[in-house]
Amino acid sequence: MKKTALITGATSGIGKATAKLLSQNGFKVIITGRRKDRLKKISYELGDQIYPLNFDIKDNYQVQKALESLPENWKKIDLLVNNAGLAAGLEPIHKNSIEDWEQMIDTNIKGLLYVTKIISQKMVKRQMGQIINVSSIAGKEAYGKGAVYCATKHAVEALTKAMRIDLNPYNIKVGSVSPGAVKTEFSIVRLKDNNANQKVYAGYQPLTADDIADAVLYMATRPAHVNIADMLILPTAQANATVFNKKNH
Ligand code: 8X3
Repeated sequence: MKKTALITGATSGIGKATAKLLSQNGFKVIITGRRKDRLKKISYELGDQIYPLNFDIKDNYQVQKALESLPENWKKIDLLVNNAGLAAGLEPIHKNSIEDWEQMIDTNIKGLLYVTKIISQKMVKRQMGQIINVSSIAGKEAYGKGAVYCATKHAVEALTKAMRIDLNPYNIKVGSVSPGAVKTEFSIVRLKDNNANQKVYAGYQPLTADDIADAVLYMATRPAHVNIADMLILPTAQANATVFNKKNH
């Protein structure tokens, strides 16, 4: 029987690439996101093994209603990919906007928790399942102008470790994948600038969303006794959160 995956934040970037790759590799995939039109378009592109589920992850009520509404043949989720997340603003702590902070905390931490609570309960009942949290190099290191984003991703790291302990008695794998610089809409959203990618990724080759999807597929297809607990993935030109080998810059 095909495994069913649920990927949050699947309307773009890493989430979308992961949905595509998992569906090409025999998974049924529930894609979730706020943007209904994009969800529809992606499910149309990827075919009948995709189920679009529209909700705003920041709203626990919407999360509950949406997950309850899944049809019977989509309810048994084997793999949860907690991908939804964003960075908003790149400013020192005394200049950042409260709205940006709340958006990051509500999405990256609280949203992840809302979805995980419901799906992990079902996995515990079935005594099986896997949860992959999309963290970041910002979950491993803190850097200036990124305090709250780094804090949310450090929280994802702590949650990953603690969830792995809580779910250990129930045969549930928990792990995280932590990307460095990936060229998606990430920097456009963070800097609120449609031309951000030309600046942020100039002079070196960043990762693509497909590179991270590839890692998620690897994690999701190990034998039953193998759990990839922690994967940090950087572009070759990136040494840590702040050191880059940039040409002509
Ligand atoms: C995204 C990578 O380096 O901007 O999570 O924090 S970074």
